[in-house]
Amino acid sequence: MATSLKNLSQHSEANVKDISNKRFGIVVSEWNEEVTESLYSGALETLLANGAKREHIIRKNVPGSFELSLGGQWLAQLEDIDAVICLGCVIQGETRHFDFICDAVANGITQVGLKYNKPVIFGVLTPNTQQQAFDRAGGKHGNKGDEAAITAIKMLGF
Ligand code: DLZ
Repeated sequence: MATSLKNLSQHSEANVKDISNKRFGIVVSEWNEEVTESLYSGALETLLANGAKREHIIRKNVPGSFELSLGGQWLAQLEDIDAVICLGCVIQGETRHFDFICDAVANGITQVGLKYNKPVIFGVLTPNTQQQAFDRAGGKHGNKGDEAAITAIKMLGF
């Protein structure tokens, strides 16, 4: 989670390798769509800005963050996909299911990455309010989508 001390979009370019031959899958939750579309834009632009080719990036939508794990698995199991970025937003004030959804998607995404031995990135905002979500989806705390893309790129560099 971003704080006032750390803008999510700040990162070191030094570790970014040539990713022009890498293929990315991005899974986008449709719940809190305005936020997740901003996350997607940030992730896409960051991949392109760092050398990824547009035709090497595919997108899959899922209804909510709970479904990100399975959507991520559908992309991770594709042999030509090198890394998967999962983007969602679960707002605590709006759901009693907050803890269940957050736990499930964090565990699910972790399991998919381990199962397919590929970076599967947790780009899920878990704020208390919608304003906090906007602040982290292209607002004053940067864009978690950018951060998720950079994380994927860095993991591919190991
Ligand atoms: C049901 C639900 C609720 C109440 N809130 C959110 C949310 O804030 N963010 C989100 O991404 N998804 C939410 N969902 C939908 C669940 O993720 C899931 O799609 C449904 O429970 C169906 O499995």
